[in-house]
Amino acid sequence: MRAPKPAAPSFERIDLARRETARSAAPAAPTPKPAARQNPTPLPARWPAALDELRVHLSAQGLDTGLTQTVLATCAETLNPRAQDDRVRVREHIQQQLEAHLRAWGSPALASPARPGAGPRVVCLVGPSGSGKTSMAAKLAAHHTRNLGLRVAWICADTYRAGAIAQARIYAESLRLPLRVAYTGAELAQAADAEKDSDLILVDTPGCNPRREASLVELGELLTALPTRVTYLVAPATAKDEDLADAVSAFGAFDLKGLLLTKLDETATFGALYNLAWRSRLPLLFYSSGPGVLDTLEPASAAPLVRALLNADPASLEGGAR
Ligand SMILES: Nc1nc2c(ncn2[C@@H]2O[C@H](COP(=O)(O)OP(=O)(O)O)[C@@H](O)[C@H]2O)c(=O)[nH]1
Ligand SMILES: [Mg+2]
Repeated sequence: MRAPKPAAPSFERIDLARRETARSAAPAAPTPKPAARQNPTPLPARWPAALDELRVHLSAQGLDTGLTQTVLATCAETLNPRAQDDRVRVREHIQQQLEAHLRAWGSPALASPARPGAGPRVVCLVGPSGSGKTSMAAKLAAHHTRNLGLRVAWICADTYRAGAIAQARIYAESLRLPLRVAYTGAELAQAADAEKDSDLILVDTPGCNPRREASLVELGELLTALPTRVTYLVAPATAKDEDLADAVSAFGAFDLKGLLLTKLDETATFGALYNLAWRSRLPLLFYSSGPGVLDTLEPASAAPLVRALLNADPASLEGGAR
């Protein structure tokens, strides 16, 4: 099957400057409309049974309504009537389409050993409180030291939450990583400079409420001290669709380069995560499926997420991109 052209996502990332402009200018910029097919084929009054089963399933999973209609209509257009009644064919077709829609955003490496002399990659993890940033930092550190042989340093910039520094110390000691604590942007820049001989510097940031401007400004003050940083959003599978949309919209101010998805073991509903990746156009980097540091991190790709969505089962994430 030819990969279908990705449908237009239904919201765009915005930055703080645009938020400010949108607030002060009247009228406010209109919210982009939900995804719609360019020349939509009229939807049938009744779908064939196999397609209708999938429509009900994708709706229960919370997949974007416009995207659901797009993939079903594409299926109805491309499969002959007999194939449309074949549950296996229909499922395969939808799986391939949904994978293709995400693959359009690519899947870059978070850090690779092939950057001699380029200095360390400075990776900042941002996200709402409890989204799994610190655990993700530990998992990324373990993966990049043990599997890729990189020299990793950890900077704890979460000096707000009680116990955050102690938690960072425990992880850093058990993974044998140098740990630095930064209370201000200036200290963050100094800490990164002091670790310039490492390959990868992981910066764990304080939990930030995407609905509170002051919280975002504080985080912004920290992050601007690291002009060469690469920033990823840590987003939990357990969050609601609207919460994830708010998060990507607010944290988009920090020039997000990708998504680190957590807590995929704690849900059987994956529409919101899929919508997040599709609407934000951000590449998927890693999946976390458990609270432990070892054996719970997988390099992310579209196929396992779509399988989990179609099976309503996190166990379907296993087996990678096959
Ligand atoms: N089940 C499960 N728990 C997780 C996962 N990632 C993090 N957690 C747990 O979620 C809680 C919050 O994680 P933490 O890393 O402290 O979040 P932070 O506030 O964003 O730094 C902790 O109890 C973690 O053990 C995951 O992928 N699966
Ligand atoms: Mg934390």
